[in-house]
Amino acid sequence: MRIGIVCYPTYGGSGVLATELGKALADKGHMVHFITYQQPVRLNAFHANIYYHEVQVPTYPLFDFPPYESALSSTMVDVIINQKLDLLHVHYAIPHASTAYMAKQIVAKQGRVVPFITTLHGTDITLVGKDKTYAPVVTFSINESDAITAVSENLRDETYKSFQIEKDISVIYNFVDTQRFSRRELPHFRKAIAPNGEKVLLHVSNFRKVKRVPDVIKIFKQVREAMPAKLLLVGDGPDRPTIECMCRELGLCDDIRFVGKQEQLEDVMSISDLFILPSDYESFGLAALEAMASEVPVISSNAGGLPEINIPGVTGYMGDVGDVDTMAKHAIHLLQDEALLAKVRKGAWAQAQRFHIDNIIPQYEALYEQVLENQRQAELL
Ligand code: GMT
Repeated sequence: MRIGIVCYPTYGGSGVLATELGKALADKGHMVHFITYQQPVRLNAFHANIYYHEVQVPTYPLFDFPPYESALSSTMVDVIINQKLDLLHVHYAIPHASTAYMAKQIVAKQGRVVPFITTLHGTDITLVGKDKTYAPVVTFSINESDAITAVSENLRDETYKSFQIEKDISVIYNFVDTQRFSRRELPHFRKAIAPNGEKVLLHVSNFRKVKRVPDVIKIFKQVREAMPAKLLLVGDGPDRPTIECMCRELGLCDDIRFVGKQEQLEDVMSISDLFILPSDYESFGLAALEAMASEVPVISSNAGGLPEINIPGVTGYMGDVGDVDTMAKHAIHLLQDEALLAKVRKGAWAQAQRFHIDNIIPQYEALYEQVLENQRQAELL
């Protein structure tokens, strides 16, 4: 198939997932065309079946807000026509679903029928999409999609609750490349981070409010009081200055390391003992899944889709949003009991295999086939 993928190219989970999907589809022989305003972060190696089309957004003195949507739709039209795309798969509803709808209408005038699939990822529904500024366009463009997927049952249910959706939403979970995310012994790296055998806690995010990074610090403080430990914070974002301040005020600077945006995430996960994700909302929690595949148990909140992947006592533990004492208590209990830690590490790894890339990619391929078949049937009428 010739597939166009539209996503945010940044460190957000939706862009990461879309890029990994495109790479996996290319490995299976499909021609994949990424249409984004920047090279996606995980699109970092040459692949004969992958093409990248950059969306240029020209500025003009009249434009206080350069019209990104128009530029994106026009690029989509260009790629659909010139690369003979069979379908478009857009990730994150805003504004990708409405721009795909526009592109579809434009190419239809030229006699080309190109279906589009919208994958809902999380804040496009639960936070931004619900806002009345965007809701009518989001509702319309989801309903106009030829197929809709959500990354968890929770997100599917939230979408039905928040919008007037007239179509079926299929749940296709996030997936993990278990070859890349598999635990390796990296003694030198581990020693550099934890020279005296300290336990290593890890948090990975884009440091947005929804991630509750201050709760990560509060949990770590309690762990640190109970045992020697280090905390690695991977990523960057708006809350980082607040967090740095908090580390100084709590006197934790020597034990907390900000490592920024890391490409070698699998190495960082390989030297970690516990992953912390206390989010306000998480449709799925891709970073937690990558940690599990690396045999790192997860201490998380029980928000959104997290209970669909983090099974208490099996893959880690959960607490209510904001209940740092419970999450800290579980973290300390787990880290102090080596036998339990070993058991939960195995449980986390086994759970990750459920979301193995080889189990999930065929679900997307089957959906594409179905959408194309529906289109063929419609053309026969
Ligand atoms: O909010 C983020 O952290 C980024 C966001 C995105 O859409 O870029 O991530 C969402 O999509 C991921 C991939 O499907 C999910 O694993 C994350 O749970 C989800 N984030 C939230 O729901 C907050």
